[in-house]
Amino acid sequence: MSTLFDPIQIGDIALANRIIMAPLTRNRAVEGKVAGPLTVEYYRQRASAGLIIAEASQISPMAQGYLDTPGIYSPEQIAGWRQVTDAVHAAGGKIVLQLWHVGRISHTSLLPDGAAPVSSTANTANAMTFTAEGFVPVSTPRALRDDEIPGLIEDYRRAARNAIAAGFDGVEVHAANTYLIEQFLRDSVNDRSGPYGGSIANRARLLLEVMQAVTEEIGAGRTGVRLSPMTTFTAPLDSNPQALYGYIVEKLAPLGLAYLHVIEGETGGTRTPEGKEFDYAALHRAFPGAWMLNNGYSRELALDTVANGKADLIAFGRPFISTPDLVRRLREDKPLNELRADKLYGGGAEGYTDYPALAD
Ligand code: 8OZ
Repeated sequence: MSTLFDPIQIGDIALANRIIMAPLTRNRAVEGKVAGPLTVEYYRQRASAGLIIAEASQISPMAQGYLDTPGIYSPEQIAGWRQVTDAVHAAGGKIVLQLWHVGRISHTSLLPDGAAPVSSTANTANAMTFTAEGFVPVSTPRALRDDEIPGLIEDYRRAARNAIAAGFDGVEVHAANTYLIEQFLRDSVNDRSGPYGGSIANRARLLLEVMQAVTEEIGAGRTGVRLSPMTTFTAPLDSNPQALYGYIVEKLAPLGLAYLHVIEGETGGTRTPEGKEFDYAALHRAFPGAWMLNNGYSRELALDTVANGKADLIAFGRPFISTPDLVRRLREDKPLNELRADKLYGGGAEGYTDYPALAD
């Protein structure tokens, strides 16, 4: 029987425990959309996690959707992230980077030359984003042409290569939370015809081509992926999530990925949305690699879930924001710090690097 505190090898990455820091958007990038010194300190403080999944980072200038999120496409960004990975490794931790394209969840003011966001569709999301002017409705997107998809896949490939150059142990492809890849996956958004629209196989094609490119570039043992079958966030659910995500996991299974990361229920909300049953265990049975679950785990639920073999890894989000030494607090069953919810997005050290660890 494994416990949450036991080491585990996932693909090419050896973890000291199964307590994972979930990817968390904090909007504190500095000039050039670079991870700055505060971000180095923030991740260094959390290096006792079995694995840190560093925050969603845009793979290109067109992939950004919120103010002050970091990128992984420029030399300055690689150099900034190198400071982070060096600090985490020096503290004995492991860290991968989440690769992000927001698709239609963006605003022209955030994009090069005021461009329209790109998506699977030209329909506008019913969603807000955060810009220099505050919270505003997202802009109307332009549907990507099929002949633009190879360039998009190259952006993912280059971002993965850049992440390795920046010293990351690997990458997680962000295919969750209704951003670009999920805008292709779901029939509630994807209204295309042609090779990337219509059937489940066609809607899943972009994700699978991205995974193919990224694993070719850096190795499957350094690659993970995140899915959120039942999250609504900025788009309705697919008409048949069980069939869609079942197909995806069946196609991901032979790739030899380091892990698959699944958000249960509504991201950041309820684990059990009413009337929306989903059989996550069926996906787990179909996937041979390490299985990571996330969303609202208490200490008890995390311990039980790993002990019962329902997951290999548990990702914690908000608990890791408030409590840099979360691993120790869980091990010693000590209370966590209180989260300052008004300091989640943007700002400086307050609510970022000033949460205390337990004294020795
Ligand atoms: C909160 C605010 C902005 C972005 C996600 C990357 O939900 C995000 C995100 C979360 O995956």
